[in-house]
Amino acid sequence: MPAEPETTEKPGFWKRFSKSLESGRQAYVADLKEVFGRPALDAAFWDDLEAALIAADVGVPLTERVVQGLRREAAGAHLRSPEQALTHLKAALQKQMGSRPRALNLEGSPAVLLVVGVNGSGKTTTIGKLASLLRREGRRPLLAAADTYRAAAIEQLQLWGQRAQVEVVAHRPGSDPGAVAFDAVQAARARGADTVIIDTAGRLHTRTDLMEELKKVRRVLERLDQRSPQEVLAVLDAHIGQNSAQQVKVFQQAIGLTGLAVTKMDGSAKAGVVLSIEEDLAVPVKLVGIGEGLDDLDRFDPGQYLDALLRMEESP
Ligand SMILES: Nc1nc2c(ncn2[C@@H]2O[C@H](COP(=O)(O)OP(=O)(O)O)[C@@H](O)[C@H]2O)c(=O)[nH]1
Ligand SMILES: [Mg+2]
Repeated sequence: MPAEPETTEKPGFWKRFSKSLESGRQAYVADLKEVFGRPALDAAFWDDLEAALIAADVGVPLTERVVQGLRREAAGAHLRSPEQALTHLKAALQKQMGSRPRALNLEGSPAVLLVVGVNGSGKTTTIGKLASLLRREGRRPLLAAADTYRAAAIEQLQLWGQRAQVEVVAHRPGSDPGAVAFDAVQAARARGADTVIIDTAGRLHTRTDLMEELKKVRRVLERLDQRSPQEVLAVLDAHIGQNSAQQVKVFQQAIGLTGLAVTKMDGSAKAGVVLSIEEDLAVPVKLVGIGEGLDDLDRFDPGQYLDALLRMEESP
């Protein structure tokens, strides 16, 4: 009998996403199972549903709004059973998420994506994975090592450049990040790269220093092309949960954000955090990361996400 082939094909991104939520989901999934398994839509049902959603880090304001909406539907007799409530809940959250524009703006020659966020949130890793994703889609990305604060940061980006097989423009440690960004855009124009992804520092001597530095990078880019940067993406760590939104507000105020990349969703106990962060910052989640592999990043898909968040059986 022929032996089984040793390597089976890796499951698709959202299948892995769902699987990787499993460990973190245990706590609130048990609650949801109990809530939706109830016989009636009584007061205890609504209270426990609220508690379960808050436990998943969906956030208090959104949870209250959604549950109030469901209660109104139940009062109007459109909704009669806990089972139906689950369908309605999914639809309400889908509607909430569906209204936000999530496509990455990649129009420009080159399109410039400025990536910001606190230290350790996953910027450099996300940039490596994004370069690989865009390359698989037929684009030609180029990376800019504008986190010049530490030599190790430059080397880490260069390593990702090798892994993703894309060029990296880097200067010496301590050099001017604006000059790196400038050179990267010029290099992209000269060499026919269509997307420049700029890595930045997450920590400097003070927060004011950091914000001034980022503003300067932004000004350099705007001078090269008024429409640039096409995207300013903030990277947030899902493990930190809703507090990560607080960290990112400073960046939003200083340079403005066009999108969010939520990393480390693998094994996060706070999978609902995507909902609360969007609500809090009013900036759409555009990318989501589930690990440190080249293909562990994808564009955010609300439908797939909600299925994974509210799925009550183990994924196959
Ligand atoms: N499990 C997991 N780890 C990640 C993910 N993204 C980044 N990391 C890890 O988080 C740490 C910090 O990432 P890094 O990209 O250096 O963050 P930066 O300081 O913002 O550039 C590294 O150890 C990464 O390997 C993710 O999606 N899942
Ligand atoms: Mg970094």
